[in-house]
Amino acid sequence: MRLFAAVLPPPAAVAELREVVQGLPHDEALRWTAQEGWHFTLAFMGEVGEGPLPELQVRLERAAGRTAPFVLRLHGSGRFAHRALWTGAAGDLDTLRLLAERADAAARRSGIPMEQHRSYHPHLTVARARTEVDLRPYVEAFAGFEGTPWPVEELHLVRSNLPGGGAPGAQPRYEVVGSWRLRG
Ligand code: 2AM
Repeated sequence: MRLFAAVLPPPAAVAELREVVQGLPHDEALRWTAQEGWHFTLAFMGEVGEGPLPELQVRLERAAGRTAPFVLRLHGSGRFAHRALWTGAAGDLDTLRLLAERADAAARRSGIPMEQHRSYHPHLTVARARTEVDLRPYVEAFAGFEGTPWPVEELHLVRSNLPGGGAPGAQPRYEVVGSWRLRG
C-alpha cells in the first residue's frame, strides 16, 4: 500500500480554502483535488508491505508523543513548475518540520527505504495539471490568502489509493489508517 504521514486541516480551514478555490477560474487543463483529501504531507513512504506496519505505527505514536501541539494556518499560494498548484503553511513551521523529520525517521527505522532528504516544503495541493498549463495567474489570484490558525494536535498515517488508468492529474482516494495525538 502507498503510505504517507500527514497533518490534516480541520473543517473550518477546509471551508476557508474551499471558498478561495471556488473563486478561481476553472480550466479544463486543471484537475482540482477533493477537499476530503486535503493534507500537508510530512513524510512520503511510497509502497509499503504489511511487514513494517506494526513497528511503523509504534514509532509514529512515539514521534507524536514527543512533539508538542503547535499552531498552523493556511498561507498564500505556490506552484511546482507547470504541474501542481498549492497553498502553503505559516505558523510554527519549526515544529511542523520537526514532526516531519520524526515521521521520516520513524519510517526509516521501521525498515522503509525513504528517499534522501530534499528540503521539506510544506504544501497542500489544490490542483494538478492534466496538460502543461501556466499556473502563474492562479498563484497570483490567491497569493494573499491567510487562513485562520488552528492547533495541530494529531499526526496521521494516510493510505493513498491511486486511480486506475494513470490519467494525468487523476485523483487518488485517501484513507486514514492511524492517528496519534501530539503529547510533547
Ligand atoms: P503532492 O501533493 O505535491 O503531489 C500523497 O501522494 C502525498 O504525498 C501528496 O501530498 C504528494 O505530494 C506526496 N508525494 C507523492 N509523491 C511524493 C514523493 N516522491 N516525494 C514526496 N512526496 C510525495
